[in-house]
Amino acid sequence: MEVKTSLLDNMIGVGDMVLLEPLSEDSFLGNLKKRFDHSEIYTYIGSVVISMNPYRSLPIYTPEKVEEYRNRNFYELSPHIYALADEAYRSLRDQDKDQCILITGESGAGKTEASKLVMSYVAAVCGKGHEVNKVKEQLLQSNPVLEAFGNAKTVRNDNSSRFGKYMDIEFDFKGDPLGGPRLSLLGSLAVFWFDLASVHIVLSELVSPAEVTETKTEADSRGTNEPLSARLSQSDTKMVCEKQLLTCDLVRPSWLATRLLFQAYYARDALAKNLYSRLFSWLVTRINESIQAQTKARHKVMGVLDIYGFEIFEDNSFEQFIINYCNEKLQQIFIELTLREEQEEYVREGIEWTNIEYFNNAIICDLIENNQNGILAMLDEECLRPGTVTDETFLDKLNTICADHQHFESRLNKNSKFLNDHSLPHNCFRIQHYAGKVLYRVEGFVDKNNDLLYRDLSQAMYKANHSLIKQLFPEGNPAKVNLKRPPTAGFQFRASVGTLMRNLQTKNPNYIRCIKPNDKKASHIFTDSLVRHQVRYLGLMENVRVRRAGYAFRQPYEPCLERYKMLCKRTWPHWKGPAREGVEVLMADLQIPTEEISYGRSKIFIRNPRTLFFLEEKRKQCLQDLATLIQKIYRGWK
Ligand code: AD9
Ligand code: MG
Repeated sequence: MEVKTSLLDNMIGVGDMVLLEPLSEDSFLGNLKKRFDHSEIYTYIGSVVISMNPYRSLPIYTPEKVEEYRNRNFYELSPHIYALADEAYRSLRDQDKDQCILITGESGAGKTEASKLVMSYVAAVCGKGHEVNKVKEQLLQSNPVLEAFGNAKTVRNDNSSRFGKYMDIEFDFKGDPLGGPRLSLLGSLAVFWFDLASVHIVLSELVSPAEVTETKTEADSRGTNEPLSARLSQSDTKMVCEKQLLTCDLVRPSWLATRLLFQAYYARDALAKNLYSRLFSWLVTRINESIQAQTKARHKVMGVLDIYGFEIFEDNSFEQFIINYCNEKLQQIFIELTLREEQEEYVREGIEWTNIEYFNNAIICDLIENNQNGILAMLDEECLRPGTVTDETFLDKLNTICADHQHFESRLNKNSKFLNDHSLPHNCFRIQHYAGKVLYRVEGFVDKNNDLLYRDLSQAMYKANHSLIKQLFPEGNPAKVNLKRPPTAGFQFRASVGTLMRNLQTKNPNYIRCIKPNDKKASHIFTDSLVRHQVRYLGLMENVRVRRAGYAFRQPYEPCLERYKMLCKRTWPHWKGPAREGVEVLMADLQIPTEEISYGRSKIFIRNPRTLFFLEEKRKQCLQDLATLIQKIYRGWK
C-alpha cells in the first residue's frame, strides 16, 4: 500500500497539513501556495479536504481519475475530492453508516462545483442497470434546472447559489449491507429553503407599472437560463396577470390618496417574492416526485449540503444576515462534530483523550437564534407588535437587549463602548461573526421578515386562468378563509436550519473546506491576505491542532506492517503472528521512543510527524539499497 508518499512530496508541499513541520500560519499558507502553484488544489487536514478554487478547468476529473480513486484507501493517492467521495461511499456501503458531505466556504470558493463533483463521482461508481441509470441521470440533471432558477450573478460569483441545497441520495442494500455491486442507487430528496436576495431583481421587473408582460426572470436576464424558466417568464406570467385586476390590487386608490405609495411597492415586492419562491418550491417538489425512492427496502443515505457562502458586502441587509447565520450554524456543527469524531476514535481505540482549547462560536449562534432574546426572536416580536413598528424601533430594541453582548456592536446605544465609533452608522448594527465583522443596515428588516402578502393579492392569483398559479396560491380561495398569520421569514428559516442541523448530526460527516484564492475570479493568482483570512475564519489551524493535539498520524496495523516490515529482520519478509505484534516488534527494533507511540485496538497512533518522516526516510534508503544491490547482482550475472 502506497501510504502517504504523495503526501510527503517536498516539491509540491505536504498533502496533509497534519504532517506540516514546523506548523505555523505562515507555513500553512506557504504549503497551500506551493501546491496551488503546482495545480495541486486539494490538501488534507486528516480526513478534511481543503479545496482551492483554480478558476480554470483542470484535467483531474476524467473517467480515468474516477477509476484511479475507486476502492482505494483515503491516503493511498494524492489528495483529491474523489478520495473523500469514495471514502464516504465505502463507509456507507461496507460499514452501513449514513454519511453527509458538508461543503463550506465563502461565496465563489467552489462549493457548488465541489458538490457536483461528489455527486457525479458517486453516480459513476455506484450500481448500474436501466432503472438506476435513470435515477442517476435525473439526479444529475436536476442541478442545471435548479441553478437556472435559483442562481444569480453577484459581485462575488458569476454563478452564485441564492438557495441552500441539501440532497439526500438514498442507496438500497437489498438486505445485504456488504452487497457491493448489488448495491443500487435509488432515489433522492432535495430539501430547500429560499433566499430572498435574488427575488428583488425579479420583482421590480415583474410588476413594473408601465408594462407587466415583458417580465424576465433573473435567470433570463443572465442569458443562461434553461428552457423551463424561459417558458415561465414568457407565457405564464402573462397569463396570471390580468392587468386590471392586478393593478387594482397593487395600487389601491386609498393608498394613492393617502400618499402611501410605499404600500404599493411593498405589495408588489411581496407578490413577486411569493410567486418566485412558491414556483421554486413547486419545482423542487416536482424533481422530488420524479426521483423519490419507490421502495420500502432498507436504505442508507448520503446527504450532500451545498449552501450559499458567508457574505460580507458593503451593504448588508436581512438576506446577508440570514445567510451568515446559516454559515455560523454550519461552523458550529463542524467544531462539534470534528471534536466529537476525534474523541470517539480515541474512545474506540482505547486511547486517553486530552482536552483542546478552541473558539466555540455557539455564543454567536445564540445571539441570533435564542428563543427569548435572540435577534430573530426580537425581530419577530417587533413584527407582531401592534402600533407603529419600524426598522428603527427594532434597532432600538436590539440596542437595549444586546448592548452587553461581546459580539454585538451598535452606535445608537448610549451606553455602548462603540458610541464614538464613527465607522458605525446610526441605522446599522455590527456582528462579529466567526468569519469576520459584518455591518448590517436595518432598513427593510421588518418588511422582509414580515413578508406578508395581502389577501386580495392571493385572491387575484387564485382567480388567474392558469392552473399552476391557482395551485400555488391555495389560500386565495375565498371559500377557505384562514385568518392565521403566516410564520415570518426569519422563523421559517430558523426552523429549516434547525431541522437540517438535527439531520446532519445523525450522520457521519465528511468535510470539504473551499477556499477562494483571489477576488478577481482569475486563475494562477494567490492573494496571500485573502487566503490567510479564510484560513483563519474557517478555523483550519485549529483543525490541524485538534488532529495533532494527541497524535498526528494513525494507521491500521496491517498496512503499517506491510509498508515498514522491510526495516526489521524479524518482520521481513513475512511476519507470522498478529499484525499488531509485528508492528510492536518493528517499532521496538527501530528504537522509536515509547512515548511517541500508542497502540490502539486496531491502529497505531504516532504523536509527532517527525517520527513518520523518520520511518519514510528509512524506507526510502532501504529501497535504494535494494535497487543498488539488484543492479550489482545483475551486472555480475551479465
Ligand atoms: V456561492 O456561495 O453559491 O456564491 P460557490 O458555490 O462556493 O459560491 P461555485 O462553486 O459556484 O462557488 O464556484 C465559482 C466558480 O469558480 C465556478 O463557476 C467555476 O468557474 C470556478 N470553480 C470552482 N471550483 C472549480 C473547480 N474545481 N475547477 C474549475 C472551478 N473551476
Ligand atoms: Mg454555490
